[in-house]
Amino acid sequence: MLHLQTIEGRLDAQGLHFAIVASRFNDFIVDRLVGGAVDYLLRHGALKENLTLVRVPGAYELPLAAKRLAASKRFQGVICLGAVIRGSTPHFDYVAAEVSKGLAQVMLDSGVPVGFGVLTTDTLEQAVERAGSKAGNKGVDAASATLEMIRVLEQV
Ligand code: INI
Repeated sequence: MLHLQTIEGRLDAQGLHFAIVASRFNDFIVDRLVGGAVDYLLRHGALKENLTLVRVPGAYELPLAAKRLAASKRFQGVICLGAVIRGSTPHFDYVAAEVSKGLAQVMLDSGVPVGFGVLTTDTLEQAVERAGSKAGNKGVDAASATLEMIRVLEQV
């Protein structure tokens, strides 16, 4: 193994301010993602008073809220949480495509790490599995990735 100079993010949230943007649509799933993200950040040194929760109607609205929050410069990271469930709605493909494209665009345009904690599943059961049961918690993953990116970008 070569010993290269390596830049890595410490998973230390001390002193950082985060916005958590959560959709109300499917809130019984999304609230589990919010709980996971908040718990993760607190256990990694963030202060409760440095976490701001912003509620939006649905996943489709996440990118606009994230854009405004990133531009405010008040937050080092913006964590976006939602659940798009195919079920029987033809809305699924449009919402899922727009939210993923939109959040990627916000992150690249703003330079602020944006966590993608939006479940896109075929069934409610699959969403439950990814919201704090057998397939982990996507809110935790999004919080962790956002924190890691903040700490990586600080060094480059
Ligand atoms: N919003 C979601 O967050 N999840 C969904 O599964 C969903 N579906 O399937 O329709 C959904 N639709 C609402 C959408 O995000 C907007 O809020 C709405 O279209 C108004 O702009």
